[in-house]
Amino acid sequence: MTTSEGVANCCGTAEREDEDTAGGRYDEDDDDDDDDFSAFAEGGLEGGDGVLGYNEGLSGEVKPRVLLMGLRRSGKSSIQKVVFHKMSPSETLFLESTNKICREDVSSSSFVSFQIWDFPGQIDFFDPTFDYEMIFRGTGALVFVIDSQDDYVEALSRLHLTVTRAYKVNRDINFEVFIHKVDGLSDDHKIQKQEDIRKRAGDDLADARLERIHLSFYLTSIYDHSIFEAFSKVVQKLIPQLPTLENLLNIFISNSGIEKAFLFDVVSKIYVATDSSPVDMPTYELCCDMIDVDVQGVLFTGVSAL
Ligand SMILES: Nc1nc2c(ncn2[C@@H]2O[C@H](COP(=O)(O)OP(=O)(O)OP(=O)(O)O)[C@@H](O)[C@H]2O)c(=O)[nH]1
Ligand SMILES: [Mg+2]
Repeated sequence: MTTSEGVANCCGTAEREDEDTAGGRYDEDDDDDDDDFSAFAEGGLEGGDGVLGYNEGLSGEVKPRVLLMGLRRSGKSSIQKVVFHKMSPSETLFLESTNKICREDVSSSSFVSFQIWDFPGQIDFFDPTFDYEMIFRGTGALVFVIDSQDDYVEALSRLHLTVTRAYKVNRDINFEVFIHKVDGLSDDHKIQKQEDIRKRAGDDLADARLERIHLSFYLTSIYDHSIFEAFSKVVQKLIPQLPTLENLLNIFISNSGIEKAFLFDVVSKIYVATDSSPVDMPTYELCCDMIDVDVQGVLFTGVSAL
């Protein structure tokens, strides 16, 4: 695959309706390809037609990039569709395999503003025409998805390759590993898998003398709230105002007697911030359910009765 043929502004075919139901707040960036190409060309980089500008130079706005990477069928596009397009988990069974890099703008507020790039599972870093330097340079978070229901030996070696390549280009990337499809696993089995994957990935980095690379691990599934909670944490790390928001929520709960407060992005149900008390899943799930009921755009959801 080459970058010139491998980048698109779309994801699959069946999602137009879903974007509409999402209230049009997640805009597919479908109007500025040509501009992007020329920005890229002006930057003196090779690429030819179909290549995106890495710095969004013409719009003047630099949005952090969140990359979704991992082996084929690991669940990348499903995650994007369920979290940002309200696709129901069972509909993801009909998603086609991604064959081009698909990017999408997520700009629902001044806090939640980034680009998601969904990659095909078969990208080849050794293809000299695949310009991974350009891609990693503007990346804020690299989400690597591992199918926990599959043998993950190959996924781990791909994770190692991806992370080390990306780190060489950009040391500021947050590396986020989603141990995905855990819906089929018992709680014990989940923890066991997470520990095994964490250890193997850590050993690989240690062997390469790259222990300083930090990987964060999450157990995720599109069939419950875990994917929203994991994505919340990924996005929060990209929000520079997070400590201020957390402080404001601390003040809010101490003055209102409310037990727990979340600042939600109501479209995606990811939470942008919460007060500094620990998050427990039942509370978070309850708040998500309340958002589903109350779709009027309430931003603060306080839970006092728990
Ligand atoms: N059980 C289960 N299945 C899932 C989950 N997430 C995705 N899937 C299924 O995994 C399959 C592959 O999903 P995709 O989202 O197309 O995977 P992908 O990583 O985008 O695949 P490529 O585009 O080929 O790289 C689909 O049948 C999904 O329904 C999950 O959390 N649990
Ligand atoms: Mg895909």
